[in-house]
Amino acid sequence: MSDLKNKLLKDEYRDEKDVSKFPVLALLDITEDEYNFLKGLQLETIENLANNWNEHYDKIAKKIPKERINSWIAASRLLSIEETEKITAGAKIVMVGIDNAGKTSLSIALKHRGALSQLFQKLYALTPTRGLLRSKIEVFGMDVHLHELGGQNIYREDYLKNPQQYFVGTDIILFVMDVQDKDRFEESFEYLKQITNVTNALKLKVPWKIFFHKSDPEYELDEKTTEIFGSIIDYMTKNCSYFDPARDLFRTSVKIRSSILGAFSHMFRKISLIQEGVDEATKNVAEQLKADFFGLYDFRSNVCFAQFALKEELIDIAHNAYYEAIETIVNMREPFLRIRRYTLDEEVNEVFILRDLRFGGDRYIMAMLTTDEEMARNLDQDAVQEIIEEKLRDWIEFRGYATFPIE
Ligand SMILES: Nc1nc2c(ncn2[C@@H]2O[C@H](COP(=O)(O)OP(=O)(O)OP(=O)(O)O)[C@@H](O)[C@H]2O)c(=O)[nH]1
Ligand SMILES: [Mg+2]
Repeated sequence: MSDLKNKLLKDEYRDEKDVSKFPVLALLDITEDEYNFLKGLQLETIENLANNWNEHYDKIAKKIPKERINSWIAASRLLSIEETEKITAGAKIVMVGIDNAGKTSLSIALKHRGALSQLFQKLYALTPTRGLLRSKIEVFGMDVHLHELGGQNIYREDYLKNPQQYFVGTDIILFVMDVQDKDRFEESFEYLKQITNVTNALKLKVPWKIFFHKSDPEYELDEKTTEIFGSIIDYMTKNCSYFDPARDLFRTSVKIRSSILGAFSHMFRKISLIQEGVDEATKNVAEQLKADFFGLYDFRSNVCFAQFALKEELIDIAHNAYYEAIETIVNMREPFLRIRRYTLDEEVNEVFILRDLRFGGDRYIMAMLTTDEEMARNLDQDAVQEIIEEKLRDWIEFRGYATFPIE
């Protein structure tokens, strides 16, 4: 209890009881002015903010940067959850795109643990999804409900006619487009426009993500393709207030496993309002372990929730190494440790370490890359577990996940 209070509250409030009745001013990084502003919106206490932020989010966002608001909301939710022991519900992601775009393949590829050849066999046997297909993936205790909308023409009509049935309560809309199917670019783009029109008409302020899927390693984009990408980006930027190409576009392929893991992990980190805290804590862990990359993966979904990378390019290397390593683990129920060496350029050797971790009854997989061979060789596993627990446990156990504001 006190741990969380130490992290989130100003000194003078740390010893008090009944946190949820505290004024939001008690939160570590909130100023008097900001507090008065929230008070004016009837968001005076931690409890008010935790429960009613949704209603006023837009108004607050006009004055205060979203990162700040999100961190306050997350903090107040964490503190209230801790008091009431209520864990929040989950998130909902709707996947759309025309038939054969690769929606079902994406959700299968993310979770697949075996060899790549086995994955391809599974994907080869796929048949078109008939209407709405629900599945659930667990991401660090958060239930993410994945709703795939089968993209064949006969089903699309219904989504467009009854959009409220499919899109209300959605945290993310994920549009999947097959970059290799040039003959159907127009059709795909048209469908994207139709969906944005109906969701905009419903005044849903849902963040969009676009996957330019089947961006296989050997596949080269031609001029026509880059042109249509450009038009899609322009269109989305103009028509969807939450769309930012720098953040919301991904090139994915089932042949590059890191691309899918990376894209989903990025998305899930974004929908948790505690990202800032997790990032900070993860960086601390990496520093203590002298790791150039540190990632904590969910044992069930493979999603990497806590991630730190000294260099951007290490992320893909680590994600790929992660899949490669878990492929060889026959019995996932038993504890495991995998160490292998990667030569990046001529000179740099990165040692990849993968092991399972348990805390709070749940299971995670830790991966790290380090150039410190000495450290890797003498890795004290208990000490590693301790460092991770100390820094990350609160964030993971009190997952104050929240959803984006939805109307
Ligand atoms: N080359 C390549 N093929 C892929 C990739 N991902 C999926 N595919 C293939 O694309 C085909 C269609 O995939 P699905 O996942 O069934 O497509 P879908 O979007 O779910 O289609 P509907 O359910 O009809 O809406 C399958 O034959 C996959 O093998 C990829 O990254 N690269
Ligand atoms: Mg499908």
